[in-house]
Amino acid sequence: MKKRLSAILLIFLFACNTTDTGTAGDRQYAGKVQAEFRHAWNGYKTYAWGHDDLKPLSQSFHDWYEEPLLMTPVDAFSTMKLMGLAAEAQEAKQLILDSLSFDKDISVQLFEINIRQLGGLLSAYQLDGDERFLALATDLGNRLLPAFDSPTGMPYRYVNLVTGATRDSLNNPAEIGTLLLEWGTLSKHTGNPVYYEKAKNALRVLYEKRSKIDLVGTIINIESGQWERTEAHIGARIDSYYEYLLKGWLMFGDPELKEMWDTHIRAINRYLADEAESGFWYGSADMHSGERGETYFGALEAFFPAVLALGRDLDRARKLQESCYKMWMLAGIEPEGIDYSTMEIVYEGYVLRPENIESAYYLYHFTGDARYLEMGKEYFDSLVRFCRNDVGYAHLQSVLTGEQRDAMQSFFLAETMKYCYLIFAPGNTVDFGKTIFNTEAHPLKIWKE
Ligand code: DMJ
Repeated sequence: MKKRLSAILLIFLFACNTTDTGTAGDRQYAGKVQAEFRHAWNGYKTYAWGHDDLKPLSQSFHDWYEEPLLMTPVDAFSTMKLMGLAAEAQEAKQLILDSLSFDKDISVQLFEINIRQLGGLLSAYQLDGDERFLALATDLGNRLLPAFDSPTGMPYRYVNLVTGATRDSLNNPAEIGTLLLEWGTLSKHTGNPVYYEKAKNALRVLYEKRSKIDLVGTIINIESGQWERTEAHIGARIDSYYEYLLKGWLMFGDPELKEMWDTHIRAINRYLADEAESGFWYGSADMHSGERGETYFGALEAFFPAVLALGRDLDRARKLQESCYKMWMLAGIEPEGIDYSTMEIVYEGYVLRPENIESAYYLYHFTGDARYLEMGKEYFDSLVRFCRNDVGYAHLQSVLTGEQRDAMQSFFLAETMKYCYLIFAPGNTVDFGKTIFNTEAHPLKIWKE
């Protein structure tokens, strides 16, 4: 078993090597991204070491809960590995292995801890091979398991890491359905099927709650199985449920997941896709009647060109990415949300989100079209122009005024910088035939034969 695992890890590591084949210009940009990643990591090291996140304006730190869980180092580690930053990876690894413990009497949000911590640790294990990463991931998985003890099998939003006490039965498709890549990977590495089964069952129960026109809504009560809010869209609270059906199929080859994805994507394209005057978008509709709702699109929705591209619908992926680019360029950096019927910005903030850049990366990967390389350059340059400060990168209070806000989410180092780097990195840095990124951009091995 051990020998087989080593062989698997070697294959995966080979798939994530950094052998150089890019052009000189691309290499120069990849180097710039590395330097900016280092700048933000150094800020974390100086002002937030041992805590969750850097606060770049006050030069201090923020912890999510009463005790820190090292969100930034765990999230940043896989980026360091892909960028070939050996010294930084070693520092982060040492900190994690010396001081990360889940034996803490705190209630954590299952979704966030899963995508950042469980995903980060499993990816760290696959990239680095140190068994202690797997031990941490297994301990975390076991502490999170009580979240599934509900009448329907769909998880509660919060679970206490020591007592297993759960809370918040009003949940949403994204938080219920964005577990399988990590939990399935944990099952594969430990040989214990329970993690895959729990996550898959939650997905299946949720899928069975879809409407007659094959859409899901925004909020569901996981005890009664009743929908509390019925707006259907591809944005916040739903987004990565769809992403994990497709990626789950690609990672594990479970045909049921493919059927679920196929069913939903047909409905999404029928009821939510919108050929507006301003371009091609995905808006909202009622999950039961299909009646059109808001014409809202935002930074979170910008993940969808990447998913369409991964599902080999390059035509829609390209069209939607053009709209995402328009949204970004409205103010020179991406607003949180717009009304695409008027092209007005309705949410002015920018929280260093990765999705638009992620989609440019996927499109560049699948088409090789230099348009996406240029997009990547504009996106990265505007990040530096608007969000950089002396010690790191800051959220924007408003993309219109450029006023910064005192926060640097860990996904900035896990995702935003990683996707910027990968756009310009050598072509074989990540082998899409062997690797799937979880929704927090942690590369995980594909198990499907
Ligand atoms: C990340 O934590 C993940 O990408 C998640 O799927 C959505 N929100 C943030 C980034 O915007």
